[in-house]
Amino acid sequence: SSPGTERLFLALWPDGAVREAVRRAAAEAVRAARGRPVPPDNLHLTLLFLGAVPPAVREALAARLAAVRCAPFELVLDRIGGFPRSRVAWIAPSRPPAALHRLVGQLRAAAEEAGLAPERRPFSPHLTLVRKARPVPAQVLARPVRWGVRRFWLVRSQTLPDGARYTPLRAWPLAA
Ligand code: 3AM
Repeated sequence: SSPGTERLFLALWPDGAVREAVRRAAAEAVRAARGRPVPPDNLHLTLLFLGAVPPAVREALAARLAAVRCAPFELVLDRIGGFPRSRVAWIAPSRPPAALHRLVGQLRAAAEEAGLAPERRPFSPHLTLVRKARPVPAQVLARPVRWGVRRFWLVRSQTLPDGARYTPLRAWPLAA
């Protein structure tokens, strides 16, 4: 890959208050899952995984992302569960708003217009809590975490000996 190429993805990034609320809501499930808990600073909801992005493509992408139009929305994180095959435990909204799916559709179009070929796997919104997790029983939260989403982020993913490091690089506001 050319110099300056980075592994990037687009994500929603919770602020400290939401991270703390997730930590409390999920503490029991995280213990039960054993495995490797995602450090609080790494918590995110992946919107679109982009893979290796050269600098020129990143510039083109940034221009497209600035043109995305989507009203802010609220996510109600009310479900804890797992993907047994990938061995992760997650927290997720059981009824994601239509605006979230519209946003991802626009991001996919922006990525394609910038010359990327993002994966076509169906979007399944979640925040990974634990990797290498044991199966956790599905759980509906009596007190869901409410997350007012106002922006989306371009994030760098680096693989380090002690796990992945995610660095939010740049945000664009959600505005209709
Ligand atoms: O947001 P989560 O933790 O579910 O598994 C990776 C992580 O998912 C996923 O993108 C998120 C940020 O790294 N990911 C990694 N490689 C991927 C790929 N080739 C991928 N998703 C799709 N295709």
